[in-house]
Amino acid sequence: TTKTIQSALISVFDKTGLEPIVQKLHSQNVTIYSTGGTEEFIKNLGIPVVPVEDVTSYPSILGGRVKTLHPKVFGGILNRQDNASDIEEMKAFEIPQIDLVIVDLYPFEKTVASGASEAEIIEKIDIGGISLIRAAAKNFKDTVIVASVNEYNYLLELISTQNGATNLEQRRHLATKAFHVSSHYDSAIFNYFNTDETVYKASIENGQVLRYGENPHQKGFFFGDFDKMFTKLHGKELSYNNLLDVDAAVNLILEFKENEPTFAILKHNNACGLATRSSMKQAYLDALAGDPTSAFGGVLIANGNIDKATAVEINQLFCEVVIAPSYDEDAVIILQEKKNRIILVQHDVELPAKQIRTCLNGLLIQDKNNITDNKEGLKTVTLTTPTHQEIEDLLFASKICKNTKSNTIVFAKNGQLIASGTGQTSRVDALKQAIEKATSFGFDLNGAVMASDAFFPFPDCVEIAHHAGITAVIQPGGSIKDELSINYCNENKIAMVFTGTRHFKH
Ligand code: 93A
Repeated sequence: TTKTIQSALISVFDKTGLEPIVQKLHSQNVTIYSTGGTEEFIKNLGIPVVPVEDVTSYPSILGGRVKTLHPKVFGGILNRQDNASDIEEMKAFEIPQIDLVIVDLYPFEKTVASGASEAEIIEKIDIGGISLIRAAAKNFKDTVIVASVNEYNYLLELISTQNGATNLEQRRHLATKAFHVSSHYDSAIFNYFNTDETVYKASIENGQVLRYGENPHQKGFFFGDFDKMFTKLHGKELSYNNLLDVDAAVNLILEFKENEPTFAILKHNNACGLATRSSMKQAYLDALAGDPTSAFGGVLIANGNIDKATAVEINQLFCEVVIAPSYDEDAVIILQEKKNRIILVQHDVELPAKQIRTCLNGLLIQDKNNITDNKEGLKTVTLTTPTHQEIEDLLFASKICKNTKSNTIVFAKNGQLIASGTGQTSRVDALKQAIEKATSFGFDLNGAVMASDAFFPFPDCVEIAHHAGITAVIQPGGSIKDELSINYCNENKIAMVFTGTRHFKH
């Protein structure tokens, strides 16, 4: 597999660092072929060089756009030296062997960065050079490719210490470097052309075109296999906002997969009603009771079958989407009465383990929050311990809290979401919103529990909650002022448990 370099084609935009290489090649009697400017440079060093035009019998044409693109050049690079018919054709067409190719491409990226005109940028898309690189790299079994100034030292080392001999491993190494250069070069060209408009065009081809984005003046697309997750039984096309709500609903109800019949109602990606009951109908009614105002136009989701009795109740409500793993036939007939209402059967499919969103000029990627607080993980930090029912409600509230926009405060009682404060800039505001909502819908907060997605920085929250009637609290803990909240709870016989897990959701 050892080959000696006897001929080289050199075509470089930047001539820096080339001199020692041509000197060395010349001292080893290597025949050097070259293009216009490079040929001039080598000639000026007093080193013999064959113009590539002498090989092709063609001048450089179209203002230099076509200078090396010729079968005699590419034949010399691409021929297989162990292939009888290749050898024959080389002779028949008088193609010179080219053992080494050295290229430095037109500086496309630099030209873009310089603020040059589109015409100048286009002219700097190298065609011949990139083809030389690809051809020589493809034929690394026989050809040596140096596609960047960065490889000059490696090449010098080879031709100095081994007298121009290379082995297969070294040529493969250089080919790998060369494909890195060519792929980077083509990506740079793609990125220059790929404006937002073309992203959208590509989206239309690969993604699902939505009627619009979050608002009518925004375009929107969905990438994903919706039909793998759901069977749509009825209703209009899902909108961008529908999809976001469906996503929130699916993630929320996943927390209650093992529970008794559980029904949730969501608006703007947050639960405004949720209840666990012995029948689905009751679960729906008690979810609705949590906030009948917000439920209007909401997304509904059940963790189990929807029967006729439940459907009759749902049918009274104007809602956008109903999701359940299954429906009784007569339930579907009732739900279909509203023409636009979207009815989805949810299949048991795993959701991605990572979450991605754009951020500044890039992306943010994170693991999904897949910790659900459980009994074993709770640490009672107060003298008062929560009752059995309170523990159930604390865990129930915590699951809702985890799936609600921060800052969040969730109130629950006997397996029902009583009220929540969602997406507030202060925890106190979230708490006040929850109290206000609970009161306005006629709930008695005495004996209700409170969940917080993050720790209390001050004891003000437990104090306000206590005055509202809250008797047990679940929170991650971890504030330097935890002790103040604990002391307040102890003085007022409130039970508080720490989970150690924060549940921010933004
Ligand atoms: O315009 S090209 O795409 N057409 C060609 O056939 C061609 N062959 C080599 N550009 C071509 N080159 C490029 O010319 C090389 O990649 C190198 O960047 C440059 C060297 O030109 P010169 O030797 O005239 O300075």
